[in-house]
Amino acid sequence: MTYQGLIHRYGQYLDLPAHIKTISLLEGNTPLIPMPRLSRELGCELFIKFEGLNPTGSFKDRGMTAAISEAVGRGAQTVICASTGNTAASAAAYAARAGLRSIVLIPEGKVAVGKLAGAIAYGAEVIQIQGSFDDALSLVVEITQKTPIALVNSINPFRIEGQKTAAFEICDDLGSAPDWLCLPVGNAGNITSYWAGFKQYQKGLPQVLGVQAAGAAPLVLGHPVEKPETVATAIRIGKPARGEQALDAAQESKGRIIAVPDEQILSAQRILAEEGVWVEPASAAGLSGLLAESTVGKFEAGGKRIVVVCTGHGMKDPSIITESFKSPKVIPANYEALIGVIEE
Ligand code: AN7
Repeated sequence: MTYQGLIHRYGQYLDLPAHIKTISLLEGNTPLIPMPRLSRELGCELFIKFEGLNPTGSFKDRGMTAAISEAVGRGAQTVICASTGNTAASAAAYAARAGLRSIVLIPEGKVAVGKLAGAIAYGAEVIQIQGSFDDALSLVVEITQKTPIALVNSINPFRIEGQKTAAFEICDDLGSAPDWLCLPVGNAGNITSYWAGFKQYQKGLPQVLGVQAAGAAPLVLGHPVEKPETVATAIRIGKPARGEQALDAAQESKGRIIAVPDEQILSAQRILAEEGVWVEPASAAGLSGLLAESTVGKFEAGGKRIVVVCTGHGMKDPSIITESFKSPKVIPANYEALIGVIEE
């Protein structure tokens, strides 16, 4: 039988109510890509879980199939979320598929163009907030308490249920959990989901390295960040909704949460692209954390099996690349001009 999406494949492991009406875009089933060059350099066996290959280009589709299936099954007509971009695009797509109205709140001017375009293309009503993601999240929590609009941020428990499937897939592909799992941490839904998923699946437990951007690192600082700033706009979050659970996951797994400066995140993005995997900046945070720790000798990668989660596709945020490059050369359409520039 052809692949039918995550609820079909892993529904028996997910705590979803009987009233769900499955809405799927055949999300999940993403590749675990071996990275031979990086593995050699680090002396480990490194894989990228490439979540950018989900239907809307990020891991958010895993949780959204569950959240929208539940919302539509109980008769919701409108869904809402706050978003740094990827949740917005995903909510919009699954709402469209389900025939629901979707409203997304984003921080003004801080959402990557591919995400904004996605949300608009899938028909969401996009509202910019003159404030941060955290302000937008407070607003959607308030409105969903006062009206029948359904909340599809990862405060919604069904989002966590759906996102557990990434841990199941990794265990199924490798035969057991890896030694380490490295991933970006923003609102902390994903690290919470992975940890719950590994614990439930009983194929072993990884140590978890959660990585925040230095300018948006509330879990490392131990307090909220009022004005988070980072080039990795997806994780520009100062008050993570599931911060406690993220800290628990790190501690229980004998891992940790660290902060990495933007330059190192962008450098990790380049390193991944040099091995054929283009991810958005936030998605490179996991690798940047692993490299930062290895460089200072805090990480014994030797012989270990490591999975780095790359949460969103590079095409989500093209301007971060094009703005730092000179425009391609323009030449006349003839052979002499072409050979001229190639042999320059
Ligand atoms: C590419 O879309 O919060 O720690 O509103 O888009 O589960 O929040 C996105 C988060 C990592 C962090 N990588 O995950 C949103 C949003 C990418 C992301 C994260 C996000 P969480």
